[in-house]
Amino acid sequence: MKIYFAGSIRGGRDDEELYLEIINLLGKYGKVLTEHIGDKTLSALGEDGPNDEYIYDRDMAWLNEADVLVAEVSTPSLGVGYEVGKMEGKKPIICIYREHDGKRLSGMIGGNKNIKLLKYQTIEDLEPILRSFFEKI
Ligand code: 6K6
Repeated sequence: MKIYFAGSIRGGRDDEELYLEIINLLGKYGKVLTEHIGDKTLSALGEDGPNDEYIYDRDMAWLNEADVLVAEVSTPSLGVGYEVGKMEGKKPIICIYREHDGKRLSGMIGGNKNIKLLKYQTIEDLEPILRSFFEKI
């Protein structure tokens, strides 16, 4: 099972530690193609990585290769929203969302009946959510 994990980079890195924990959990179910999302050295400025064309081409290839998309959507990110849109109707998608600071999720994700959206608070909540998702696909 090849898993594409999507999480905010230039949208903001407030949840980077959480991303790493999620990536570790996902490792139980398959190969996470995008382990760098949890990399603490990635800054939101994105000036220390490869150029944008390289990032786009590589990530699109990984999306095509992946069997499933797991998107952490708590920090709004154009890139994550784009990835969800590209995968819709093609492969199973789960969006995971942690309610925080009174912020509300985009209606384009929350209102989309084709996307499985699951809310959680802690990493412990996520274990059974992910187990149930991967058992069904
Ligand atoms: C280096 C330092 C900061 O960023 C970089 C390199 N950038 C990226 N590297 C890998 N994946 C990326 C990068 N920028 C965007 N993505 C993809 O879009 C990832 O798969 C994420 O799920 C998503 C993040 O989008 P933004 O809009 O938050 O950057």
